[in-house]
Amino acid sequence: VGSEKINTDIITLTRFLTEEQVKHKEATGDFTLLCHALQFAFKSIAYYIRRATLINLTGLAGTSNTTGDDQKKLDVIGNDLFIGAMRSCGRVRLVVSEEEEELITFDEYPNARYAVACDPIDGSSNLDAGVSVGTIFSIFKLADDAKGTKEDLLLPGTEMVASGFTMYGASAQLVITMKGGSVNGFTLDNSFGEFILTHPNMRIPKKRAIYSVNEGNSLYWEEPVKEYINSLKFPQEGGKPYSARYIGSMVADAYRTLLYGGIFAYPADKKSPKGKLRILYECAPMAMVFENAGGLAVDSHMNRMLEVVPEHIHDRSGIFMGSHDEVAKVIEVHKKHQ
Ligand code: AHM
Ligand code: MG
Repeated sequence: VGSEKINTDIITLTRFLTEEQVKHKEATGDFTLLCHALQFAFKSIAYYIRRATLINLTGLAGTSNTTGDDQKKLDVIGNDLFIGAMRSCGRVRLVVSEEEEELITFDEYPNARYAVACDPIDGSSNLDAGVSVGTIFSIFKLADDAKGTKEDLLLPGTEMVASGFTMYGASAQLVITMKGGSVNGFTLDNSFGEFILTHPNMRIPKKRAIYSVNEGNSLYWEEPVKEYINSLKFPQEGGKPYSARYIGSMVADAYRTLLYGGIFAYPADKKSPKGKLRILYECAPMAMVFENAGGLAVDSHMNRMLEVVPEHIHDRSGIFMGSHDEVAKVIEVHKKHQ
């Protein structure tokens, strides 16, 4: 290998965070420390997922979470790793996790200024088959008069300071964005043990003929959703039908959509009138990534996803997100039906 081909000016996540902090003169370093703890959580979750089959971590833990889903052993480990990292960084006051019914408060850090919502291992029904899963997170800065209760977190996504996800796939891919900023993608280099900036300033293609939805729910869909999906499958004369891609792990479906373009949908329907995915740690953080990458994200009422306010910490919403032009079509069909 010619030495001229080796990149010796590698941007690690650590370096990236340091450079971001320098750009913000008012920064205290708290957010940077929190992100260091986050990246440790991702690395350790990635490690256990990789080794799961070898060290007897597949299968159920024998418990169920907030919504009655059976918890996998890895759900429990992922949750504990994530919460442990957030607690130990000393900069987080509150954590909401999909795996914990109640808000978690770190009373040992009453002055910590951040709150984090997460789904530690999203898509865990795919785990034992070795299919990609991921961690989704959103970070909020607490108001000065925050009381350290659930109400502090019943905020629209527009209040997030940062959000993103890590996909544990062929490699671990971290995608992170900050308020009003660009979207950056990092790949975990296992030999360095570092996330390396491999996808700077990610931009979602403006359109692409790929749709991603669980069609097994089509019996329960509302009219506009049926009409919209049908228009993709049975285009007007001369048009080419869309390709279908559905992994059933939101993080993996979202990551592909971000890179290739298209649309991902989990609409509210007659069976789940509020939708399936959770606002605080699934819909809102993804919406911020998609908007900051030039795409769009709306709920089933065609409201901007980032403006939806959860009524409780585990509240759900329908979601359509993806390329600008694809989401625009969804909105157009729904408008017709109003
Ligand atoms: P989970 O948080 O219990 O893993 O559920 C969320 C997952 C998403 O990753 C995915 O988009 C969706 O549920 C798939 O649901 P379905 O099996 O109904 O298609
Ligand atoms: Mg989930």
